[in-house]
Amino acid sequence: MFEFLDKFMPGILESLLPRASSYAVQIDVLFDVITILVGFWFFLVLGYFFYLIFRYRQRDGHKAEYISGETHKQKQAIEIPHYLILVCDVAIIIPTFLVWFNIKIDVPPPDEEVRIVAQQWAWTFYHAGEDKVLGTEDDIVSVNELHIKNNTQYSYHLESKDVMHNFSVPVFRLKQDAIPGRVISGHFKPILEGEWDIQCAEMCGVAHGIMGARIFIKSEAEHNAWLAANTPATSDTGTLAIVNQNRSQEKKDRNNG
Ligand SMILES: [Cu+2]
Repeated sequence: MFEFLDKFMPGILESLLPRASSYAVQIDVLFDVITILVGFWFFLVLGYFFYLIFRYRQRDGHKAEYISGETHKQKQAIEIPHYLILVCDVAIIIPTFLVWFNIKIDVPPPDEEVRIVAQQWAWTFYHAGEDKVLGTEDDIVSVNELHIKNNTQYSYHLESKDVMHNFSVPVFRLKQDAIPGRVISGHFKPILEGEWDIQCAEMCGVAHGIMGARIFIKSEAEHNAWLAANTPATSDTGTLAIVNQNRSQEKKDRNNG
């Protein structure tokens, strides 16, 4: 349904940022619906307001009048816009419930899992290794880099070590608070390969503004190659060192290519 509605929408967010998750289209449609309805009333009311200020400005020979709003005509002037705005409220609430249900309640079973730990001021990502199970020896741990496979349903488990943070992936249209003492689970399914931003969206201290990370969405073959190259059992220099080495190698390859 949202894919259909999207055809008639201006795509305000998409003009600024691509959509890289399966549910991004739903958030975008909702954003457009709210922006159009609220924007329409905002400019209409503002225009009418300035018209009234001009029309009934102080002039010689005109006395100020006290209006109590009790005549039928005056009541109509209040009630008609009131009911029209209620209709718009319903037009916003219905898709809002649908989107909430689709994203938060109707959670698809995951193909892969990832654990995300926020702290002042970095992100640590635990990728399940080849056994696809988190918390085992072949987990790949990386700092400020999340590596995932395109077209795969992920379940994430978000934690915080210290204060409140917020795991925000703008291309996914995903924002989730991380709260100390709690493990918050959610899901996403990447649909667009590339390298995108992750940011902290909750004021978490002096270095909050630079608490960014990158998300790498790769094809299955590329992702498996990354997994094979970074699985701890195959290295004796430690996972983080290997991940960083790979990053600089990737950068070199990009510069050469
Ligand atoms: Cu922060």
